[in-house]
Amino acid sequence: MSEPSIFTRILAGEIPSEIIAETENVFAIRDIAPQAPVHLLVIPKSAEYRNVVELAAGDPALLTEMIGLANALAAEQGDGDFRLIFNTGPHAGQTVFHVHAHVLSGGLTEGSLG
Ligand code: DGP
Repeated sequence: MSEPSIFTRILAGEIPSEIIAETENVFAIRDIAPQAPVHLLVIPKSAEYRNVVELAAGDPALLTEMIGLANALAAEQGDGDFRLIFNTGPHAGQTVFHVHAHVLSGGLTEGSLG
């Protein structure tokens, strides 16, 4: 058995972080190092999938649920528009291998990417 991921530990209350929203299978927290006025992480409760490629192949309905929560939170906490980023692999900056979506919203008008 591998160690529980940091997100599994947050969900279990072992590491403090406010759960700002949750659905049956998904929850959301604020990123500890925000890169935009609103920077949330939308995360499946299960750590079964390491990245979005595995998730899309294994449980596309769960991916859809993540996108739905991202959309709702961008409307509630940001301006309704958002970037959805899945870092996939260490060379792309992925550090936590429990799939999660970065949701960035608010003040994103300066460039189309980055
Ligand atoms: P990634 O680099 O795509 O694997 O994103 C992991 C993100 O997780 C990173 O942006 C920082 C965030 N993060 C790591 N540890 C914690 C934590 O303990 N609390 C919160 N809220 N976010 C964390």
